[in-house]
Amino acid sequence: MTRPTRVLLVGDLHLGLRPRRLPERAADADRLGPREALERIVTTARALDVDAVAFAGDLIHHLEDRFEALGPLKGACQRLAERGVVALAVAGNHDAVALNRVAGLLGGEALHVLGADGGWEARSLEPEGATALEFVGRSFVREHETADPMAAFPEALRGPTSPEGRVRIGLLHTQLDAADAPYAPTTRAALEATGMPWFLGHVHDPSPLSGSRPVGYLGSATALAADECGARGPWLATVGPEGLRDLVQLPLAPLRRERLELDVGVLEEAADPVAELEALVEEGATRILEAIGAEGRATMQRLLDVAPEAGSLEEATLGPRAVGLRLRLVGRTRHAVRLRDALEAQGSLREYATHGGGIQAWIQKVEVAFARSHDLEELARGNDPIALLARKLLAIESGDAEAGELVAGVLATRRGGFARAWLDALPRGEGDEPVDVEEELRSALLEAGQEALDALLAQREEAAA
Ligand SMILES: [Mn+2]
Repeated sequence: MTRPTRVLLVGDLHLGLRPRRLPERAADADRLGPREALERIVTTARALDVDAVAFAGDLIHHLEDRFEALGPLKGACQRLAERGVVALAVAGNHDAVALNRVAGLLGGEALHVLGADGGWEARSLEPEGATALEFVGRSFVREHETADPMAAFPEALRGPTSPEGRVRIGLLHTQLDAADAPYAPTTRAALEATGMPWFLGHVHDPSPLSGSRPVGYLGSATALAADECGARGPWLATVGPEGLRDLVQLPLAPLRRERLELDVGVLEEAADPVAELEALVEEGATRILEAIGAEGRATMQRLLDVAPEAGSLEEATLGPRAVGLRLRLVGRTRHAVRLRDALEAQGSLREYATHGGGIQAWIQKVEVAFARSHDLEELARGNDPIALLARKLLAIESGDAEAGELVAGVLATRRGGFARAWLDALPRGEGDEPVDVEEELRSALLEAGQEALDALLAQREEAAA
Protein backbone atom coordinates (compact mmCIF):
# COMPACT_ATOMS: atom_id res chain seq x y z
CA MET A 1 0.00 0.00 0.00
CA THR A 2 1.67 3.18 -1.15
CA ARG A 3 0.73 6.63 0.04
CA PRO A 4 0.23 9.46 -2.48
CA THR A 5 3.22 11.66 -3.28
CA ARG A 6 3.03 15.39 -2.59
CA VAL A 7 4.75 18.10 -4.58
CA LEU A 8 4.73 21.86 -4.01
CA LEU A 9 4.80 23.56 -7.43
CA VAL A 10 6.17 27.11 -7.47
CA GLY A 11 5.85 29.69 -10.26
CA ASP A 12 7.87 32.86 -10.87
CA LEU A 13 9.61 33.87 -7.62
CA HIS A 14 12.04 36.57 -8.90
CA LEU A 15 14.38 36.70 -5.88
CA GLY A 16 16.12 40.07 -5.85
CA LEU A 17 13.15 42.00 -7.24
CA ARG A 18 11.48 44.54 -4.98
CA PRO A 19 7.71 44.61 -5.54
CA ARG A 20 6.40 47.83 -7.12
CA ARG A 21 4.30 50.41 -5.28
CA LEU A 22 4.85 49.29 -1.71
CA PRO A 23 3.12 51.28 1.06
CA GLU A 24 5.29 54.25 1.98
CA ARG A 25 4.70 53.72 5.67
CA ALA A 26 5.19 49.95 5.73
CA ALA A 27 7.46 49.19 8.67
CA ASP A 28 8.56 45.86 7.25
CA ALA A 29 8.55 46.36 3.48
CA ASP A 30 11.37 43.85 3.16
CA ARG A 31 9.01 41.15 4.39
CA LEU A 32 6.59 41.68 1.50
CA GLY A 33 8.79 40.38 -1.31
CA PRO A 34 10.06 37.15 -2.89
CA ARG A 35 12.37 36.35 0.04
CA GLU A 36 9.47 36.19 2.46
CA ALA A 37 7.47 34.18 -0.11
CA LEU A 38 10.30 31.61 -0.25
CA GLU A 39 10.36 31.45 3.58
CA ARG A 40 6.65 30.68 3.64
CA ILE A 41 6.98 28.10 0.87
CA VAL A 42 9.71 26.24 2.76
CA THR A 43 7.86 26.41 6.08
CA THR A 44 4.74 25.04 4.38
CA ALA A 45 6.64 22.32 2.51
CA ARG A 46 8.03 21.09 5.84
CA ALA A 47 4.73 21.34 7.67
CA LEU A 48 2.89 19.43 4.93
CA ASP A 49 5.69 16.87 4.70
CA VAL A 50 5.88 17.16 0.90
CA ASP A 51 8.26 14.98 -1.10
CA ALA A 52 9.51 17.66 -3.50
CA VAL A 53 9.40 21.38 -4.26
CA ALA A 54 9.53 22.10 -8.00
CA PHE A 55 10.17 25.59 -9.43
CA ALA A 56 9.03 26.54 -12.96
CA GLY A 57 11.74 29.13 -13.67
CA ASP A 58 12.61 32.78 -12.93
CA LEU A 59 13.57 31.96 -9.34
CA ILE A 60 16.17 34.72 -9.60
CA HIS A 61 15.23 38.06 -11.12
CA HIS A 62 18.53 39.07 -12.62
CA LEU A 63 22.07 37.77 -12.97
CA GLU A 64 23.21 40.66 -10.73
CA ASP A 65 20.81 39.47 -8.03
CA ARG A 66 22.43 36.04 -7.79
CA PHE A 67 24.51 36.85 -4.70
CA GLU A 68 21.49 38.37 -2.95
CA ALA A 69 19.54 35.23 -3.90
CA LEU A 70 22.27 32.81 -2.84
CA GLY A 71 21.76 33.17 0.94
CA PRO A 72 17.97 32.65 0.94
CA LEU A 73 18.17 29.81 -1.59
CA LYS A 74 20.92 28.09 0.37
CA GLY A 75 18.90 28.35 3.57
CA ALA A 76 15.78 27.12 1.79
CA CYS A 77 17.49 24.10 0.24
CA GLN A 78 19.10 23.18 3.59
CA ARG A 79 15.80 23.38 5.44
CA LEU A 80 14.17 21.21 2.75
CA ALA A 81 17.02 18.67 2.69
CA GLU A 82 16.80 18.28 6.51
CA ARG A 83 13.35 16.79 5.95
CA GLY A 84 14.32 14.80 2.88
CA VAL A 85 12.45 17.18 0.55
CA VAL A 86 13.92 17.22 -2.97
CA ALA A 87 14.32 20.66 -4.62
CA LEU A 88 14.37 20.92 -8.38
CA ALA A 89 13.85 23.66 -10.96
CA VAL A 90 13.94 24.61 -14.60
CA ALA A 91 15.58 27.94 -15.49
CA GLY A 92 13.55 30.73 -17.09
CA ASN A 93 14.52 33.70 -19.23
CA HIS A 94 15.42 35.78 -16.13
CA ASP A 95 17.71 33.17 -14.58
CA ALA A 96 18.94 31.41 -17.72
CA VAL A 97 22.51 32.02 -16.53
CA ALA A 98 22.03 32.84 -12.83
CA LEU A 99 20.26 29.62 -11.81
CA ASN A 100 23.02 27.29 -13.00
CA ARG A 101 25.66 29.43 -11.30
CA VAL A 102 23.76 29.54 -8.01
CA ALA A 103 22.98 25.80 -8.14
CA GLY A 104 26.71 25.24 -8.71
CA LEU A 105 27.60 27.38 -5.67
CA LEU A 106 25.06 25.47 -3.55
CA GLY A 107 26.96 22.33 -4.48
CA GLY A 108 25.97 18.72 -4.96
CA GLU A 109 22.29 18.11 -5.52
CA ALA A 110 20.91 20.79 -3.19
CA LEU A 111 18.95 22.22 -6.12
CA HIS A 112 18.74 20.13 -9.27
CA VAL A 113 18.40 22.16 -12.47
CA LEU A 114 16.36 20.10 -14.90
CA GLY A 115 17.67 20.14 -18.49
CA ALA A 116 20.38 22.65 -17.55
CA ASP A 117 22.00 22.39 -21.00
CA GLY A 118 18.76 23.40 -22.74
CA GLY A 119 17.89 19.82 -23.70
CA TRP A 120 15.04 17.70 -22.28
CA GLU A 121 15.67 15.72 -19.11
CA ALA A 122 13.61 13.24 -17.09
CA ARG A 123 14.37 13.02 -13.38
CA SER A 124 12.79 10.37 -11.21
CA LEU A 125 11.60 10.80 -7.64
CA GLU A 126 11.02 7.66 -5.60
CA PRO A 127 9.91 8.51 -2.08
CA GLU A 128 9.82 5.50 0.20
CA GLY A 129 6.40 3.87 0.32
CA ALA A 130 4.91 6.45 -2.04
CA THR A 131 4.01 6.83 -5.72
CA ALA A 132 7.09 7.21 -7.94
CA LEU A 133 7.23 10.29 -10.16
CA GLU A 134 9.20 11.41 -13.18
CA PHE A 135 9.72 15.14 -13.67
CA VAL A 136 10.17 16.11 -17.31
CA GLY A 137 11.61 19.52 -18.19
CA ARG A 138 14.22 21.72 -19.83
CA SER A 139 15.86 25.02 -18.96
CA PHE A 140 16.51 28.31 -20.71
CA VAL A 141 20.21 28.74 -21.56
CA ARG A 142 19.97 32.35 -22.76
CA GLU A 143 17.65 35.29 -22.11
CA HIS A 144 15.86 35.07 -25.43
CA GLU A 145 14.96 31.80 -27.14
CA THR A 146 12.83 31.78 -30.25
CA ALA A 147 12.69 28.04 -30.96
CA ASP A 148 9.71 25.93 -29.87
CA PRO A 149 11.16 23.57 -27.23
CA MET A 150 8.48 20.96 -28.04
CA ALA A 151 9.95 20.58 -31.54
CA ALA A 152 12.83 18.72 -29.87
CA PHE A 153 10.69 16.75 -27.38
CA PRO A 154 11.96 13.11 -27.26
CA GLU A 155 9.42 10.46 -28.30
CA ALA A 156 10.63 8.31 -25.38
CA LEU A 157 9.28 10.87 -22.90
CA ARG A 158 5.72 10.89 -24.27
CA GLY A 159 2.89 9.38 -22.26
CA PRO A 160 1.41 9.82 -18.77
CA THR A 161 3.84 7.34 -17.21
CA SER A 162 7.40 6.15 -17.80
CA PRO A 163 8.02 2.54 -18.93
CA GLU A 164 8.76 1.79 -15.24
CA GLY A 165 5.33 3.16 -14.29
CA ARG A 166 6.46 6.47 -12.78
CA VAL A 167 3.82 9.20 -13.05
CA ARG A 168 5.09 12.02 -15.24
CA ILE A 169 4.91 15.72 -14.38
CA GLY A 170 6.00 18.36 -16.92
CA LEU A 171 7.79 21.55 -15.84
CA LEU A 172 8.52 24.31 -18.36
CA HIS A 173 9.19 28.03 -18.66
CA THR A 174 7.48 29.16 -21.85
CA GLN A 175 5.25 31.70 -23.53
CA LEU A 176 2.17 29.75 -24.51
CA ASP A 177 0.47 30.20 -27.88
CA ALA A 178 2.54 33.23 -28.95
CA ALA A 179 4.83 31.93 -31.70
CA ASP A 180 6.63 35.28 -32.16
CA ALA A 181 7.60 35.72 -28.49
CA PRO A 182 11.31 35.18 -27.75
CA TYR A 183 10.50 33.12 -24.63
CA ALA A 184 10.69 29.51 -25.80
CA PRO A 185 7.19 29.70 -27.24
CA THR A 186 5.10 26.57 -27.63
CA THR A 187 1.46 25.61 -27.97
CA ARG A 188 -1.02 24.23 -25.51
CA ALA A 189 -1.85 21.55 -28.09
CA ALA A 190 1.79 20.37 -28.23
CA LEU A 191 1.91 20.06 -24.43
CA GLU A 192 -1.49 18.35 -24.20
CA ALA A 193 -0.40 15.82 -26.86
CA THR A 194 2.26 14.45 -24.46
CA GLY A 195 -0.44 13.01 -22.19
CA MET A 196 1.00 14.45 -18.97
CA PRO A 197 0.12 17.52 -16.86
CA TRP A 198 2.28 20.64 -17.46
CA PHE A 199 3.05 23.29 -14.88
CA LEU A 200 4.40 26.43 -16.49
CA GLY A 201 6.36 29.51 -15.54
CA HIS A 202 6.70 32.95 -17.18
CA VAL A 203 3.21 34.52 -17.15
CA HIS A 204 2.50 35.92 -13.67
CA ASP A 205 -1.27 35.46 -13.72
CA PRO A 206 -2.08 31.94 -12.52
CA SER A 207 -4.25 29.77 -14.79
CA PRO A 208 -7.31 28.05 -13.35
CA LEU A 209 -5.53 24.71 -12.93
CA SER A 210 -7.68 21.65 -12.25
CA GLY A 211 -8.37 18.11 -13.43
CA SER A 212 -5.86 15.30 -13.85
CA ARG A 213 -3.87 16.77 -16.78
CA PRO A 214 -3.90 20.56 -16.53
CA VAL A 215 -1.70 22.67 -18.76
CA GLY A 216 -1.17 26.21 -17.48
CA TYR A 217 0.68 28.82 -15.47
CA LEU A 218 1.37 28.55 -11.75
CA GLY A 219 1.58 32.37 -11.55
CA SER A 220 4.00 34.51 -9.56
CA ALA A 221 4.74 33.26 -6.03
CA THR A 222 3.84 36.69 -4.61
CA ALA A 223 2.53 39.95 -6.14
CA LEU A 224 5.37 41.70 -7.99
CA ALA A 225 4.17 44.21 -10.61
CA ALA A 226 1.64 46.87 -9.54
CA ASP A 227 -1.24 45.19 -11.41
CA GLU A 228 -0.75 41.57 -10.23
CA CYS A 229 -4.11 41.23 -8.49
CA GLY A 230 -5.67 38.22 -6.78
CA ALA A 231 -4.43 35.10 -5.00
CA ARG A 232 -0.77 34.17 -5.46
CA GLY A 233 1.22 31.24 -4.14
CA PRO A 234 2.43 27.70 -4.82
CA TRP A 235 0.18 24.78 -5.72
CA LEU A 236 0.06 21.54 -3.75
CA ALA A 237 -0.19 18.51 -6.05
CA THR A 238 -1.20 15.12 -4.68
CA VAL A 239 -0.27 12.23 -6.99
CA GLY A 240 -1.41 8.61 -6.77
CA PRO A 241 -0.48 5.66 -9.02
CA GLU A 242 -3.33 6.66 -11.37
CA GLY A 243 -1.92 10.17 -11.79
CA LEU A 244 -2.62 13.68 -10.48
CA ARG A 245 -5.30 13.31 -7.83
CA ASP A 246 -5.70 16.77 -6.39
CA LEU A 247 -4.40 20.29 -6.93
CA VAL A 248 -4.88 23.21 -4.56
CA GLN A 249 -3.43 26.71 -4.74
CA LEU A 250 -2.07 27.94 -1.41
CA PRO A 251 -2.40 31.75 -1.13
CA LEU A 252 0.92 32.07 0.71
CA ALA A 253 1.96 35.33 -0.96
CA PRO A 254 3.01 37.89 1.68
CA LEU A 255 1.85 40.70 -0.62
CA ARG A 256 -1.44 40.78 -2.43
CA ARG A 257 -3.09 43.34 -4.66
CA GLU A 258 -6.80 43.78 -5.30
CA ARG A 259 -9.04 46.03 -7.36
CA LEU A 260 -11.66 48.12 -5.53
CA GLU A 261 -14.23 49.87 -7.72
CA LEU A 262 -16.56 52.38 -6.07
CA ASP A 263 -19.46 54.33 -7.57
CA VAL A 264 -19.29 57.93 -6.33
CA GLY A 265 -22.88 58.44 -7.56
CA VAL A 266 -24.09 57.41 -4.09
CA LEU A 267 -22.53 60.61 -2.67
CA GLU A 268 -25.00 62.99 -4.38
CA GLU A 269 -26.83 63.91 -1.15
CA ALA A 270 -23.76 63.74 1.08
CA ALA A 271 -23.18 66.74 3.37
CA ASP A 272 -19.43 66.11 3.25
CA PRO A 273 -18.74 64.05 0.11
CA VAL A 274 -14.99 63.83 0.76
CA ALA A 275 -15.46 62.37 4.25
CA GLU A 276 -18.13 60.00 2.98
CA LEU A 277 -15.87 58.85 0.16
CA GLU A 278 -13.24 57.96 2.76
CA ALA A 279 -15.88 55.97 4.67
CA LEU A 280 -16.81 54.14 1.43
CA VAL A 281 -13.17 53.27 0.84
CA GLU A 282 -12.85 51.95 4.39
CA GLU A 283 -15.95 49.77 3.93
CA GLY A 284 -14.64 48.46 0.62
CA ALA A 285 -11.22 47.68 2.08
CA THR A 286 -12.81 45.84 5.02
CA ARG A 287 -14.98 43.82 2.61
CA ILE A 288 -11.90 42.75 0.64
CA LEU A 289 -9.94 41.83 3.77
CA GLU A 290 -12.88 39.75 5.00
CA ALA A 291 -13.12 37.93 1.66
CA ILE A 292 -9.39 37.17 1.77
CA GLY A 293 -9.77 35.83 5.31
CA ALA A 294 -12.66 33.59 4.22
CA GLU A 295 -10.63 32.34 1.27
CA GLY A 296 -7.76 31.43 3.63
CA ARG A 297 -10.11 29.46 5.88
CA ALA A 298 -11.65 27.65 2.87
CA THR A 299 -8.16 26.76 1.61
CA MET A 300 -7.29 25.37 5.04
CA GLN A 301 -10.41 23.17 4.93
CA ARG A 302 -9.45 21.82 1.49
CA LEU A 303 -5.87 21.29 2.66
CA LEU A 304 -6.96 19.32 5.70
CA ASP A 305 -8.81 16.94 3.36
CA VAL A 306 -5.63 16.04 1.44
CA ALA A 307 -2.98 16.74 4.10
CA PRO A 308 -4.04 16.34 7.75
CA GLU A 309 -0.61 17.75 8.71
CA ALA A 310 -1.89 21.15 7.55
CA GLY A 311 -3.36 21.53 11.04
CA SER A 312 0.14 22.41 12.24
CA LEU A 313 0.32 25.39 9.87
CA GLU A 314 -0.36 28.80 11.28
CA GLU A 315 -3.49 30.08 9.62
CA ALA A 316 -1.83 33.49 9.12
CA THR A 317 0.59 31.85 6.67
CA LEU A 318 -2.34 31.26 4.32
CA GLY A 319 -2.99 34.97 3.95
CA PRO A 320 -1.07 38.11 2.95
CA ARG A 321 0.71 40.46 5.37
CA ALA A 322 -0.37 43.44 3.28
CA VAL A 323 -2.94 44.18 0.59
CA GLY A 324 -2.46 46.97 -1.95
CA LEU A 325 -5.74 48.32 -3.32
CA ARG A 326 -6.13 49.68 -6.84
CA LEU A 327 -9.00 52.07 -6.28
CA ARG A 328 -11.12 53.00 -9.28
CA LEU A 329 -13.82 55.62 -8.80
CA VAL A 330 -16.67 55.51 -11.30
CA GLY A 331 -20.15 56.95 -11.76
CA ARG A 332 -21.50 60.48 -12.16
CA THR A 333 -21.47 63.11 -9.45
CA ARG A 334 -22.15 66.79 -9.00
CA HIS A 335 -19.16 66.85 -6.59
CA ALA A 336 -16.72 65.94 -9.37
CA VAL A 337 -14.52 69.00 -8.96
CA ARG A 338 -14.50 68.85 -5.15
CA LEU A 339 -13.64 65.15 -5.09
CA ARG A 340 -10.96 65.57 -7.72
CA ASP A 341 -9.39 68.46 -5.78
CA ALA A 342 -9.52 66.49 -2.54
CA LEU A 343 -7.92 63.45 -4.16
CA GLU A 344 -5.15 65.60 -5.59
CA ALA A 345 -4.55 67.64 -2.45
CA GLN A 346 -4.80 64.87 0.12
CA GLY A 347 -2.12 62.30 0.39
CA SER A 348 -4.36 60.95 3.15
CA LEU A 349 -6.58 58.84 0.90
CA ARG A 350 -3.66 57.42 -1.03
CA GLU A 351 -1.81 56.72 2.19
CA TYR A 352 -4.94 55.44 3.88
CA ALA A 353 -4.32 52.26 5.81
CA THR A 354 -6.55 49.94 7.76
CA HIS A 355 -6.07 46.83 9.80
CA GLY A 356 -8.23 43.75 9.78
CA GLY A 357 -7.01 40.50 11.30
CA GLY A 358 -3.49 41.91 11.40
CA ILE A 359 -3.43 42.62 7.67
CA GLN A 360 -2.42 46.08 6.47
CA ALA A 361 -4.27 47.50 3.50
CA TRP A 362 -3.34 50.65 1.65
CA ILE A 363 -4.41 52.47 -1.48
CA GLN A 364 -1.64 51.95 -3.99
CA LYS A 365 -3.37 53.76 -6.82
CA VAL A 366 -6.44 55.94 -7.37
CA GLU A 367 -7.97 56.00 -10.82
CA VAL A 368 -10.50 58.78 -11.31
CA ALA A 369 -13.05 57.56 -13.85
CA PHE A 370 -16.13 59.45 -12.66
CA ALA A 371 -17.84 62.24 -14.54
CA ARG A 372 -19.85 65.28 -13.55
CA SER A 373 -23.54 64.54 -13.21
CA HIS A 374 -25.06 67.69 -14.75
CA ASP A 375 -26.22 67.52 -18.33
CA LEU A 376 -24.60 70.28 -20.43
CA GLU A 377 -27.30 70.13 -23.14
CA GLU A 378 -29.98 70.66 -20.50
CA LEU A 379 -28.13 73.56 -18.84
CA ALA A 380 -27.42 75.20 -22.22
CA ARG A 381 -31.14 75.82 -22.84
CA GLY A 382 -31.60 78.92 -20.67
CA ASN A 383 -30.35 82.48 -21.03
CA ASP A 384 -28.55 82.92 -17.71
CA PRO A 385 -24.73 82.90 -17.28
CA ILE A 386 -24.88 79.14 -16.56
CA ALA A 387 -26.52 78.50 -19.93
CA LEU A 388 -24.04 80.74 -21.75
CA LEU A 389 -21.12 78.97 -20.13
CA ALA A 390 -22.64 75.51 -20.84
CA ARG A 391 -22.98 76.46 -24.54
CA LYS A 392 -19.33 77.53 -24.68
CA LEU A 393 -18.29 74.25 -23.05
CA LEU A 394 -20.36 72.23 -25.55
CA ALA A 395 -18.68 74.15 -28.37
CA ILE A 396 -15.20 73.50 -26.99
CA GLU A 397 -16.01 69.81 -26.44
CA SER A 398 -17.23 69.40 -30.00
CA GLY A 399 -14.12 71.17 -31.32
CA ASP A 400 -16.16 73.07 -33.94
CA ALA A 401 -15.44 76.46 -35.52
CA GLU A 402 -16.50 78.31 -32.39
CA ALA A 403 -13.94 76.34 -30.35
CA GLY A 404 -11.27 77.38 -32.85
CA GLU A 405 -12.34 81.02 -32.49
CA LEU A 406 -12.23 80.80 -28.68
CA VAL A 407 -8.72 79.37 -28.73
CA ALA A 408 -7.59 81.92 -31.32
CA GLY A 409 -9.11 84.65 -29.14
CA VAL A 410 -7.12 83.48 -26.14
CA LEU A 411 -3.92 83.26 -28.18
CA ALA A 412 -4.42 86.83 -29.44
CA THR A 413 -4.33 88.17 -25.86
CA ARG A 414 -1.14 89.04 -24.04
CA ARG A 415 -1.59 86.10 -21.66
CA GLY A 416 -2.30 83.80 -24.60
CA GLY A 417 0.97 84.89 -26.16
CA PHE A 418 2.79 84.08 -22.92
CA ALA A 419 1.09 80.68 -22.79
CA ARG A 420 2.24 79.85 -26.30
CA ALA A 421 5.81 80.99 -25.57
CA TRP A 422 5.81 78.91 -22.36
CA LEU A 423 4.48 75.78 -24.05
CA ASP A 424 6.92 76.18 -26.95
CA ALA A 425 9.84 76.44 -24.52
CA LEU A 426 9.00 73.18 -22.67
CA PRO A 427 12.02 70.87 -22.66
CA ARG A 428 11.43 67.91 -24.94
CA GLY A 429 13.23 64.61 -25.41
CA GLU A 430 14.34 63.33 -28.77
CA GLY A 431 11.46 61.77 -30.68
CA ASP A 432 8.80 63.44 -28.46
CA GLU A 433 5.71 64.67 -30.23
CA PRO A 434 5.73 68.48 -30.59
CA VAL A 435 3.33 70.22 -28.18
CA ASP A 436 0.01 71.04 -29.85
CA VAL A 437 -0.53 74.52 -28.38
CA GLU A 438 -4.14 74.82 -29.64
CA GLU A 439 -5.03 71.41 -28.17
CA GLU A 440 -3.38 72.22 -24.81
CA LEU A 441 -5.30 75.50 -24.62
CA ARG A 442 -8.53 73.81 -25.61
CA SER A 443 -8.29 71.29 -22.75
CA ALA A 444 -7.21 74.02 -20.31
CA LEU A 445 -10.25 76.10 -21.32
CA LEU A 446 -12.50 73.07 -20.91
CA GLU A 447 -11.17 72.32 -17.45
CA ALA A 448 -11.39 75.94 -16.28
CA GLY A 449 -14.88 76.26 -17.76
CA GLN A 450 -16.11 73.12 -16.01
CA GLU A 451 -14.79 74.33 -12.66
CA ALA A 452 -16.47 77.70 -13.18
CA LEU A 453 -19.71 75.96 -14.11
CA ASP A 454 -19.58 73.77 -11.00
CA ALA A 455 -19.00 76.89 -8.89
CA LEU A 456 -21.96 78.70 -10.51
CA LEU A 457 -24.21 75.67 -9.97
CA ALA A 458 -23.17 75.45 -6.33
CA GLN A 459 -23.99 79.18 -5.89
CA ARG A 460 -27.42 78.68 -7.48
CA GLU A 461 -28.12 75.75 -5.14
CA GLU A 462 -27.10 77.79 -2.10
CA ALA A 463 -29.33 80.66 -3.20
CA ALA A 464 -32.26 78.27 -3.63
CA ALA A 465 -31.72 76.64 -0.22
MN1 LIG B 1 9.91 34.61 -17.39
